Amino acid sequence: MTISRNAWLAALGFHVAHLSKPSLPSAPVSTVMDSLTPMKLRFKIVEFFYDPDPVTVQVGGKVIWQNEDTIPHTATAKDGSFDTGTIEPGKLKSETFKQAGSYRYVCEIHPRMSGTVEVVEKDLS
Ligand SMILES: [Cu+2]
Repeated sequence: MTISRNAWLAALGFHVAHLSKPSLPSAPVSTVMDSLTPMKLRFKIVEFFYDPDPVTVQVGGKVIWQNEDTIPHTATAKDGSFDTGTIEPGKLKSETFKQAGSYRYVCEIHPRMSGTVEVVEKDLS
């Protein structure tokens, strides 16, 4: 009885370990630029991290948060200048930045999550 239970647990443990093995995509971040916005930057929230962090966009650029986690998150500016609201798993929220500056933000649900958006003047060269 004990042996078979242990064997079962070992098998289960192996199975769980196998399933929970992180599948790291080779390119977790996709960056898109188009002619309408100076820069459109899309990045992901995975397992309590904003990735990449920090991100830099030009004035007028758009940042898209893509929640790749299994629980909801937000991206909420510490200075109140923007708030994506709740981003459900698998969903996207975006914010357009019209003023240069450094914007610190957190997840309202998990305040230990934090990130920064750097907004820089357009390169006119
Ligand atoms: Cu969160």
